[in-house]
Amino acid sequence: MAKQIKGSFNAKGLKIAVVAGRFNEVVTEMLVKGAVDCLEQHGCKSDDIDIIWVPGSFEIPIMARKIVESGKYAGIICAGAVIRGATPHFDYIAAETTKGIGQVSLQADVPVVYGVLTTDTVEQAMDRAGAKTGNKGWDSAMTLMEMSDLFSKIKK
Ligand code: INI
Repeated sequence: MAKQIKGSFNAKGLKIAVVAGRFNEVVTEMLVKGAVDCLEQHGCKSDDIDIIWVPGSFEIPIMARKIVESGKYAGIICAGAVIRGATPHFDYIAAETTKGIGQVSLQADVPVVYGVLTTDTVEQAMDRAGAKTGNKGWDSAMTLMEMSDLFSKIKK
């Protein structure tokens, strides 16, 4: 019988960093709230959650890297909102942010979760930040807990 390894959802005792972009702050505030609510409802103490605000999504990867290097956190949630309507350089910002978070994630020994919305309109972003179709901040917190538990289960 093949052994199945699954992650569980428990944030008790975890120290978590949320890196959030101030650009499109109305949206990212909602993502941060979703993430914090989820972590607290799964046992994380509010004192164990640090929220680090950076100017925009482009700055999220470098800050995530610094946070990994600090060695103080059990996981990082990256929360940003890149909205096509707001900029002609949407594609560049979205691509660099995504690539950067991916690179940090692969080099980190803790989960670095991609909680960045990339949408055509502000309305779509609001919908995905809790107004209609779930909250990507909440979902990111779930991913962090699951991956954190999986990391500890597959550790040597
Ligand atoms: N940053 C975002 O997070 N979302 C955006 O939609 C956005 N737009 O539209 O430009 C954005 N730009 C700022 C960027 O992330 C950097 O902060 C800025 O370029 C300075 O490096």
